[in-house]
Amino acid sequence: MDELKKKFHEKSSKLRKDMRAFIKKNGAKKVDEVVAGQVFGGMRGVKSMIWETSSLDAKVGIRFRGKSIPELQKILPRVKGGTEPMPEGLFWLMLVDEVPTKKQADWLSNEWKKRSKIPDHTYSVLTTLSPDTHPMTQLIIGISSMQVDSVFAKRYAEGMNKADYWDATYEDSMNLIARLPHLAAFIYRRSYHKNVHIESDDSLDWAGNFAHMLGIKGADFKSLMRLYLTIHADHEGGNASAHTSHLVNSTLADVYLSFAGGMCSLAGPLHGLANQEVIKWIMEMTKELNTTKPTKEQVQQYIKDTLAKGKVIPGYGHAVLRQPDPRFTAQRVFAEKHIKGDDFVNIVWQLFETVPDILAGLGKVKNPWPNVDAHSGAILVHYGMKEYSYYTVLFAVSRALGILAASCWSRALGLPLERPKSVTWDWLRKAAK
Ligand code: CMX
Repeated sequence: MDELKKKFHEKSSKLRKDMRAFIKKNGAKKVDEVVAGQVFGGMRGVKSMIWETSSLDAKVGIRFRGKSIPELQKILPRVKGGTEPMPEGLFWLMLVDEVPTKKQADWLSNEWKKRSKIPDHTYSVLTTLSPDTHPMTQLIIGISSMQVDSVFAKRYAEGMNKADYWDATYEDSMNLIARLPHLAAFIYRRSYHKNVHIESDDSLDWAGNFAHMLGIKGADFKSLMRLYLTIHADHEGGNASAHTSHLVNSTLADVYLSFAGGMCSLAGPLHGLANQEVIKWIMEMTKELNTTKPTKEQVQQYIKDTLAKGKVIPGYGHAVLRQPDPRFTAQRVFAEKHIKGDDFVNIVWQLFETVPDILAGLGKVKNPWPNVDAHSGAILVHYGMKEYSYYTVLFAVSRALGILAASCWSRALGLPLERPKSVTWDWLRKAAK
């Protein structure tokens, strides 16, 4: 058994025992209350699931195993000469709650290389799709097509013991994470680069190789991908994509199915697709105003016009956060360091100065601040990735790290089928009396 798997088994076995003892002792204790507004209001804030890999605080933002993004940037291993953390290190941290050494992160890189071969039929399936199929749809189809390789599904059909679910889920998760950059790069090159593909470079790390296979050259873009794939990796369990995956996986559907399900959620414009919507909206602004250097007044008017058309301002607002998203800040710091005088990046910063006051002035928006999606597009355009319909795929590759680490935990803890209670409006009316 490999070192990471052994550590995970030891830690999760202990926590499983602790969890059972805790439930026996405290199972009937009240920890939360639900009010009628939450029943109608998308279940905001209702505490109803366990998610070990990260947690989100409205004021301070995301913490991965208790660590902020600036902390991760200091403590996680980096490639030689690199300026950003290796996402391999974050996966290790999320899975076993230990910061890995560089040697351990390199081992994981190599392990993923060994597991990265995509079955030929997946390429054939994707090739039959209309070339204008949205990249997220292609990704979801590609992931689903690989389900035939699921170790969990195969062992389950053979009568696997419940005690081994964690093992098969670990194997599937490692295989899927290893394959995703290859699948995602294939989709990018097929959709936007005349189906001309770039061979994997086995000397590179997981994120560096992804950048290489996308075909965007330069050390800065590799650094950007390491940062991007780290900061988008997890956002506790209640967000739509993580929660969808968790729900599907709770039926003992394997992670190919459950992660594909989660990615259907990520592809919605109120969630991950907002990253494409932001840059699309900015590009439309520059076209409408006929300038890439708009004045403050022009930007204000454009925001107001968007709201007047009954649309949201993409990249702003959040269901939990009540401060600027630290993932936005991390990207801003990256851009300040690496990019000078880029018009789209400047517009992103101009929006940061302008949007919050306008949204706050509406009196109904709970969080007028930028979220993770407000910044990424302008940086990607700067490095030459202008095809914004692809951006959510980058988010998806990253989000696999958190969702799949959490799926390993769900199966190791033996979490049950998820099944909350719905009520009718009539029931709620009576209960409110
Ligand atoms: N622009 C305009 N109106 C907004 C808004 C925004 N950016 N954010 C919230 N509002 C509106 C809501 O639409 C709602 O209006 P109605 O009462 O008329 O329906 C009202 O303000 C209250 O909403 P809220 O409680 O503040 O926000 P929610 O928790 O319901 O929704 C979110 C959160 C993210 C869906 C919302 O802020 C939004 O639509 N933002 C724009 C899309 C976006 O950037 N999504 C990405 C989020 C991050 C991610 O998951 O990747």
